[in-house]
Amino acid sequence: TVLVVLTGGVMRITLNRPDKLNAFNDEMHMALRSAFAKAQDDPAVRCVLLTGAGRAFCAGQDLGDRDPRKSTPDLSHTLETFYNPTVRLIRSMEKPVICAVNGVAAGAGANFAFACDIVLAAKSARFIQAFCKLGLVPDAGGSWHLTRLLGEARAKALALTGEPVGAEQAANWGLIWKALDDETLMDEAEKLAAHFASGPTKGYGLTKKAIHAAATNSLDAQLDLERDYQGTAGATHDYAEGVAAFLDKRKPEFQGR
Ligand code: LHQ
Repeated sequence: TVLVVLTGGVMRITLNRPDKLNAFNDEMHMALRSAFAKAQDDPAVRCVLLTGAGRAFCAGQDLGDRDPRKSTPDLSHTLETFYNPTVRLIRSMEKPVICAVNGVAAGAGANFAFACDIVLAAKSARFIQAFCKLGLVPDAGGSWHLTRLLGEARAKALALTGEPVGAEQAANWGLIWKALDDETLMDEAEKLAAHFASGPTKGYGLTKKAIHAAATNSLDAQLDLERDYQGTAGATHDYAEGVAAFLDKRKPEFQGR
């Protein structure tokens, strides 16, 4: 259900149930989570690239697996067991996570993408908050990410109408980083992933944490945090290498430590 390939420091994770538009069944949830856990633990991984097989990125939960006509589903349990741990893993990953949205991203499929650090999408891709059509609430961090990224007006309108947002609109709104031509999406995503995989991994991890902390910190608290994180970053091999390379007018060779 999930393909995992590690090359040159990039762990590429591909959601792989293309005939179901990569909708989540329980097995795919667990495979995705274990891939992200391995990415965090393995120092050979310096960037993660998440994408989908076939024409879709991910259609959210496989609704055939949560059919209330068959049995009363406990959706709180589903979120606690299958969704929330993975969203937390992506957000807390101390390395960049790129999402290459190759096609439609619906429900939790869209919201997993928004949990990633850099979202690139094919121009033909659409993001759909499908929850309202089922009487549900945006999950997988969607109510949080949409509101942070778009503000309440757009977040509420998308969540309450389920209107699809095209990739270019999403990029214009700041919901994602870039919309790219379909044919170039994967090349661009791989290029960026390779760039991150040869970059200063510790600095990236701290940068990500600092930006996350800014959502709730006062300026005073954030200045203290920057002081502390810069202290840590300044003690890395990669800072010494970055400065040396700049002064020597050569390309740095970062080691991710
Ligand atoms: C699917 C699905 C799907 C199963 C396409 N499941 N088969 C939910 C509940 C429980 C716990 C907690 O969390 C959640 C979180 C959520 O994610 S709720 C949102 C669930 N997702 C949706 O409501 C999206 C449902 N899918 C769609 O609206 C459409 O399929 C989209 C807009 C994604 C794509 O439309 P099309 O390009 O027209 O494709 P299609 O509809 O023809 O789908 C192709 C096949 O994939 C089809 O099967 P078939 O056997 O007829 O070829 C679909 O039934 C199947 N599929 N999504 N979520």
